[in-house]
Amino acid sequence: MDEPEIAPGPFLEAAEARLLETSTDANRADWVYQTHITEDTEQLSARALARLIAETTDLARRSTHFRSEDLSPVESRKFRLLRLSLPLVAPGDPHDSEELTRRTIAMSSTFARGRYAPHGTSDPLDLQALSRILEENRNPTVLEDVWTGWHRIGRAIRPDFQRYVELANRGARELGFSDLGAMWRSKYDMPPDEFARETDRLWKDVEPLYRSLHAYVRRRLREAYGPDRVPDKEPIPAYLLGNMWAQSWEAILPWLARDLGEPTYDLTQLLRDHHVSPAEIVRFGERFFVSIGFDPLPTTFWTRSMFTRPAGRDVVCHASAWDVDFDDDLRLKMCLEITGEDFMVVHHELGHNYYQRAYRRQPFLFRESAHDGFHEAVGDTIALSITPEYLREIGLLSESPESGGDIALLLRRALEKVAFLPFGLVVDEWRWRVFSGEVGPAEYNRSWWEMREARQGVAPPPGRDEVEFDAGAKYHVPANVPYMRYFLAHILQFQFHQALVRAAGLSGPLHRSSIYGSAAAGARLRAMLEMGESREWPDALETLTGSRRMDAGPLLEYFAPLRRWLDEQNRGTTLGW
Ligand code: X8Z
Ligand code: ZN
Repeated sequence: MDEPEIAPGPFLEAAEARLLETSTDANRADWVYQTHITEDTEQLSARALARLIAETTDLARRSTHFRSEDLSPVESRKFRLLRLSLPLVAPGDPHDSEELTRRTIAMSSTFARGRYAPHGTSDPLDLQALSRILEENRNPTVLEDVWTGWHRIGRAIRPDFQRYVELANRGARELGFSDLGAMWRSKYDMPPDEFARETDRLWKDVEPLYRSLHAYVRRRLREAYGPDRVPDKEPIPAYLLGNMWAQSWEAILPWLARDLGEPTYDLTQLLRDHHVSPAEIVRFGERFFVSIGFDPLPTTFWTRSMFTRPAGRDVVCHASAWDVDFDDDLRLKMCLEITGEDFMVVHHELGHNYYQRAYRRQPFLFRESAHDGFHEAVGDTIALSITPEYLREIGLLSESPESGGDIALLLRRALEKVAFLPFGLVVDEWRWRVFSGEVGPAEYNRSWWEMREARQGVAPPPGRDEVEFDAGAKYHVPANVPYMRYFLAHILQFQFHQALVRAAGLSGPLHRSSIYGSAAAGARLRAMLEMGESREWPDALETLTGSRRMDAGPLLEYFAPLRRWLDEQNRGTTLGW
């Protein structure tokens, strides 16, 4: 089969036009599916996704006909990105490809429909309601029951996941990658192995801070729950940390902070005291971006988004930001509740929307972030500017912010950000091994917990055998969303924050600095966002921060006062597990 004579330029132009159209169709079908799950929307979305995958794969295969010496740098970058533009590639065999998309959607629906009625009740609760119990309840028997109840979802996901691994790997191999994990690792403008060494390097830099936080939290939990449930020198039971995956420990702050003797505030309470509605929370986020020079969101954002869980139908509640037509049809989809946590999630999501809008003038294949960690870091960077002083400025906190109280502030942030780091790392370290075949289906669950224990120092309740599939209880696994991006984002957001604080001309400590209202910081940020994926990510990083390397230094600087305090608290305590 000979390729028709066509130059790379016109080939790419036609490819980008086709992909824009097919991707927009797939987005529309997916939006309808995710906001109203039925057998019909499931099929429509699966078919639209299959078409997009087939088309992208076909273009990627045809692009190999061009000789690299005939390509300009921009053209070769576009061809490289074309091969990597999807998180999934279909095998050439149409049966395989149909089965892969069907099973992928099936995992997503199973997860979205998950319910569990806690022991002694008859009311099946969704993930959000179960999560609320984990955050607020202090009875370890209840916590263990709720944790175990939700994790039953993995059993139903396991068979689809196993087939998806086989078929997705087949697709990745046909495109020349050794497996799907290697394809995911190829998206960072460096050889896949070198990227794995980068993540290792960053982890090594932050690991001592994590171990210090872990030891402090374990001691306080032991005081609360007793040495039988929380033994010295052992991993912490995962269900005691206030979150279904022990990925953020913010919910247990009230227990830890009781005797800090410092003023603190409760954002959830402030929002409720001020009778703030879901849409008003989104307005707060929008106003922040506007204050640093971005345009207000389009009217259609407000009419087309889904802010809260609709009654009477199943939806994918996990928050996401959409760019339906790759132009200005921006949307937010979440099941927002009036909590401090969701206040932060809204800022996270709007960061995606403002990034999407900033790069919309780029050619289609560059309408992406510098790497996926950049996309995840932007909104979080803005949220780091939600300081007490900022909350006072926008009228949520009435008292002038106390001086002092920094340990309480920093501890709250560390429970959110530092506690997350090893989880952010382990989800894909595990999936990389699954995709490469190093971990087979007979050891999915054992390896998942070995790795989580080694990285995070947390342990499941007893009895997690291979009937279970606990990785499947985390959204991104059944949803086929790569996860290393969040680890990178948790490092990058402190780098971004530091650079923007400096651009704003502020000189206070990082955790007390807010870029709210700074046009200079906004201009610096926008310059990077507008680049999209047109350049390698070190160029984008340099535009914002002046550095070409991802660096945990700013994170360590941010938490330095807390680190000293934790080490003091930990004197005489054994670190590690
Ligand atoms: O999935 C998300 C966002 C959507 S991109 C809400 N996050 C990760 C998670 O919830 O596990 C944000 C932080 C980590
Ligand atoms: Zn995100």
